[in-house]
Amino acid sequence: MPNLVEKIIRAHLVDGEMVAGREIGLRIDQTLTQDATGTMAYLQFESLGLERVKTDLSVSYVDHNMLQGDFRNADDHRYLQTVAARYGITFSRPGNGICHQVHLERFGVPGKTLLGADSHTPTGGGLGMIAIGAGGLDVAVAMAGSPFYVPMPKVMQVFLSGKLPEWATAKDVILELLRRLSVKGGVGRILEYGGPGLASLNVPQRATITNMGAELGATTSVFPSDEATRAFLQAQGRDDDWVALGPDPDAAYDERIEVDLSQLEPLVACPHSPDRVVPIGDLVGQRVDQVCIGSCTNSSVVDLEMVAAMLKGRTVAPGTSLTISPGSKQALTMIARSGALADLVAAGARVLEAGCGPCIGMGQAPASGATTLRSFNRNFFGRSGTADADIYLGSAEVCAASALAGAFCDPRSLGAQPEIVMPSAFVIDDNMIVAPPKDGAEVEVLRGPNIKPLPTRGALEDAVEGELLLVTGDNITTDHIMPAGAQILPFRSNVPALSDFVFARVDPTFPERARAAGGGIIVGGENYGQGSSREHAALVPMYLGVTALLVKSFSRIHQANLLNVGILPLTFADPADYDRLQQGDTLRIGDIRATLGAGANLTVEDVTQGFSIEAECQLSARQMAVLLAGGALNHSKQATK
Ligand code: MIC
Ligand code: SF4
Repeated sequence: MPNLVEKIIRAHLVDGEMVAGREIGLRIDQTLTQDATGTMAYLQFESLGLERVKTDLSVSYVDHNMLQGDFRNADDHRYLQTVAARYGITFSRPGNGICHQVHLERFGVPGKTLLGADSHTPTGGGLGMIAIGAGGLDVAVAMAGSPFYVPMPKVMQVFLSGKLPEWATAKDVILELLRRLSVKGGVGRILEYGGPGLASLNVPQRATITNMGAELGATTSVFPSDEATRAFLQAQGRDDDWVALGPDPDAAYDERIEVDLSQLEPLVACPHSPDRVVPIGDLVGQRVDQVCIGSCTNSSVVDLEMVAAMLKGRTVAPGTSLTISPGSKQALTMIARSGALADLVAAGARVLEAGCGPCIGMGQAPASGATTLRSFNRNFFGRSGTADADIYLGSAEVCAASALAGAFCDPRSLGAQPEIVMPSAFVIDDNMIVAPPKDGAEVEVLRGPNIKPLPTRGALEDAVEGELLLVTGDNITTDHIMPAGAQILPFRSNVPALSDFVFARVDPTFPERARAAGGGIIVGGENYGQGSSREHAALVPMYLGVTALLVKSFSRIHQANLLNVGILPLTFADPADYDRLQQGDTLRIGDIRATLGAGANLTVEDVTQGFSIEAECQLSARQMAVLLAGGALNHSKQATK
């Protein structure tokens, strides 16, 4: 009997069989993009030559590149707004909020599929959607009406029992799962939440959990659509979007894990990985220099009202800076009307505009060697913008308590928790959401000088030879490969400029060495490319001439992005061979087309050391065609010839 995941997937299955690990093609109902990935995604969409998107709904958000230090980000905003109008895409103006928060509030529909050019798209699973993050090109292709291909995941049931005790939060549910399963624990899986504990969690809480399922490496996470979902949609004035959806009573799952909510306590993730989770008690008393509350994980009106209630009548500790970035215009409007905003400001909080802000290092870089505690989802090395700062992650409650104390503080020491319930009516005003005209043919798409043409490459070569440019360790994130932040993000539509920053925080000599060597090969450990969906982490190395990646294992989105730009995504047949390869060696991979065609392992020759090893490259027929064409754009242009 089907579980909820199988029901939604079956209803959208256009290709393949629902057998775990096999590639399936899904019909995509809705797409979303944000400005840091969106410029590239729409350039790619334009190159597909269509007149209008073919989805039920496609929304373009502006939430990441909000610091307008010069013309670049503003030019991108203008491009995004005009290209949206041209091709039938709804546009969420800068200031309207973070894509995932706004999409949940205004557009998410239980039972639908959502593909987003951002890894936290699974936030929509809090409403009962199958919401998946992907590279911009995959989203562009979905906007063109083609299916989205993904390996059919295993379904893991997360059985929730009990009820959260005071001061334990939805954030602690997902931190507990990260503690138990690690940042690799969700790879190849969808987490389906169930059990008697569900009923006590409202949609904003559920969305916190599904949002940060991305940090488990999961394909996505999903909650049933039940009375709590109905209450949220009603409060958003969207009663008609509600349908009851859940697993069959005797549904089967590939795996099961149980979380007793009543046993949870406030938890904190330590630098530099979201799975380095400890109880708050282990850190109490240690100095905290900066606290940042917001991000797509914890910036709903419920979170902000809670923080305001905790800060009311008090002052943030003198040595600590507190920033608050509301998730949406709706949330900001509501705390303004309730008076909570005044309480935050009076307490000394630095209130920022609704957007990603410090989460992606767009401003508010902490001081040298500082400790920064954030209600966000990622604490990867260097992400705050200060290389030697330590980033910790916790609930909005732990953050607020610690901002007051100037040190890690267990909120349970503050007495009773303020009672904040989800509003029964949200303030609804979609005046910052621009619907596209019925016919966009006459709209002029405006491009600034920072928007450079897409880099391209030819068909895949039959042999590649090159220098082993870099050997990296396990769990390398896209923030290592292609960092973000205020200095770099403005170049997301300018690949030549961006190429100066590849691996900037790991080895700043990389771009120069890659250029001098005329490209080459990179070796990595487990879970290479985890984190963000940014296709720039594949596209820009391709531009620098990287032809192959040889690793112990890949993250799903990054592997797809590598294929999409025609980089060979190889895994070690014997992971022990990882230790034999040395940076600087010359590697040679020959007879690529015939070997891949025969489904055999490729031979990687270490010309310098004089030995050979085997590499796997298991691809579906579709993936093979994409790779051989030299990437997805070449492939789809060939297909439409
Ligand atoms: C992130 O949280 O890392 C980002 C910035 O939202 C990315 C997208 C990007 O790099 O533009 C993501 O999560 O996919
Ligand atoms: Fe924005 Fe941070 Fe969420 Fe990424 S994780 S979408 S940067 S708020």
